[in-house]
Amino acid sequence: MRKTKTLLTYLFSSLVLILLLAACSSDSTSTGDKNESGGKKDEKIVVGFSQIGAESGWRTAETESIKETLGNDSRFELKFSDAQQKQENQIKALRSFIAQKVDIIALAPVVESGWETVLQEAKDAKIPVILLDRGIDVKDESLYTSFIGSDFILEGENAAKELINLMGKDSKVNIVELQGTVGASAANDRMEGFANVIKENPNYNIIKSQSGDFTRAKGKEVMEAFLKSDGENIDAVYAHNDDMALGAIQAIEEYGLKPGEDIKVVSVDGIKAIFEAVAAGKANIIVECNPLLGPQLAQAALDLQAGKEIERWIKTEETVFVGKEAAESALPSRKY
Ligand code: GYE
Repeated sequence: MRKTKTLLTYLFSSLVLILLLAACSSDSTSTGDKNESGGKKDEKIVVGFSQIGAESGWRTAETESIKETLGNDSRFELKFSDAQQKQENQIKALRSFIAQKVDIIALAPVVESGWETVLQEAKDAKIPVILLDRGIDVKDESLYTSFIGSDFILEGENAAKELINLMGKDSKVNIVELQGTVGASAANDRMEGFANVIKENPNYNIIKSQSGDFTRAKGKEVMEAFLKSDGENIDAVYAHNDDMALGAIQAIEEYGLKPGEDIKVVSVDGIKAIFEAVAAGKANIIVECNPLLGPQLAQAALDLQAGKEIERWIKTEETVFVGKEAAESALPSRKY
């Protein structure tokens, strides 16, 4: 009896020891063995990406670029989360990434404001945050490491300059504007840049400006309302993205006018469908905004993991296309 008891005690304490060892070793794989930059040696870089949603052709192209680049590279593990246009879902996704101890968070923020608390949580957990395509408005700039994306103010300025070039600075031009999502940096800055240039020319007036939420359906709906109220007075439409411009083109046709002729169409992004519209004479100016950010994100993540400093703003190269010929010749090589 006594012998059995000793044996049982022995077996029990061995079991406790084994369990303790197992717990320690599994803990060390999740937090231990880190190099100086906080990364794990010889392990995949885990990137948690909080995407806004799938409101536009541009965004779908961005999602594909990131999934393709990081998903096909054995150095990365990608955790992808779609927020369906809701900031609260993005905040939840970020908290889940923090709980999972990802190495890097990539965030495409739907709006500019309201990020302090969750980004402070990421900072406290020592997880660098890279902003993708849209910016945020925070007092403490150390809450994110870098922004990869375009200069939206410049895009707005270019849209206005090209419109004035096209229509002539002496013509009297009434413009309606289709804004992107309310509170999004891409909408705020494209509006600001465009207005900066337009207000310099008294012949050019923005007579109506409203959000079409970056979608084709809302762009069409808002353009229909503009046409209803201002009908024959509209000379040009400036859309903050192609999807809204494509919706507007449809609305103009249904109203009985010719888009690209009776009403000039200027838009930002440069997805294939707008190139086709310009080639068909239904739109006029494309201000390019590149969504293929996968390679830049991958490089930034590798650099960070290697302990290198990365640029505060990693800018994308972009251009402008005006008129049928430019669109036709660019079409075959468009990647999105
Ligand atoms: O222009 C638009 C999209 O944030 C730059 O968001 C991006 C914008 C893009 O839905 O199409």
